[in-house]
Amino acid sequence: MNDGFFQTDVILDKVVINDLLKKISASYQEESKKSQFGGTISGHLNCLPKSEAEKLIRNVKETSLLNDISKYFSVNIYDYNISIGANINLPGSHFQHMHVDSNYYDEFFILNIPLVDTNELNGSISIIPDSHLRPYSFIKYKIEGLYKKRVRINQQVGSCLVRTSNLWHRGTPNKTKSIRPMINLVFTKNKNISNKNFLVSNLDNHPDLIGSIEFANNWYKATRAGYLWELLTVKVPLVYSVKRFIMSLVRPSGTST
Ligand SMILES: O=C(O)CCC(=O)C(=O)O
Ligand SMILES: [Fe+2]
Repeated sequence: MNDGFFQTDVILDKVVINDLLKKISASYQEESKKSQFGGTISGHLNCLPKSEAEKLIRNVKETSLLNDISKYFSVNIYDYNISIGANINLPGSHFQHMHVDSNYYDEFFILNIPLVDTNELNGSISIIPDSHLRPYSFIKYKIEGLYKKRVRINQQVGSCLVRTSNLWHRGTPNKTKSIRPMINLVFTKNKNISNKNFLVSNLDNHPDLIGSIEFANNWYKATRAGYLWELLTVKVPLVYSVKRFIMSLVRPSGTST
């Protein structure tokens, strides 16, 4: 059994990362004037870096990272699909709820690449080691006090965090004035073998690497109801916990709530 995550020391090209940081920051400056997304109240947004991520992907391929992920999780990552996104932790953001990114038996793997040094001030990710070892319902998670084992992953630019989707984690408050973007490369099992477009082995022609930077909702919808729900859960986080408590009574253990 693996530990559910591992970190690398500085391994990626800081120049490439800094260039991508500048592109995403400039694009967010523009976009935030025009659009409202689900997630802007909690302060956590999704981003699709598209063609701007091309150099970073090339850099990832030059390192041992993909093989390291294969070895660590005992899979052949080249047979997996990959999607290329980013988590943007906005200035003034709030704690996310502790969560897993998938249902327990739909496990996938994530490679996180922060584009700035991360720390307690700008909202480094918080994870709970060993929380992937069995499926936890929200109730079990609470009763067993799993959250007491949480740790912050503070990293330098060029370092990476690899984790399973089953590891409990959350985004944390960004108390600085700058965004904290973190690339997420998500590796999922290819369920449709006739479609090879999204495979890691097709990274040179991957559809996610075409077009210009976009931003997208994270956890909340950009509707009136979504806005009210986000406002409510940010102001009164207990409401979210009550919802998750009820969901974990009616759903099988290991269902993401
Ligand atoms: O941005 C982060 O630190 C984590 C975000 C996250 O886990 C999520 O949005 O699902
Ligand atoms: Fe997450």
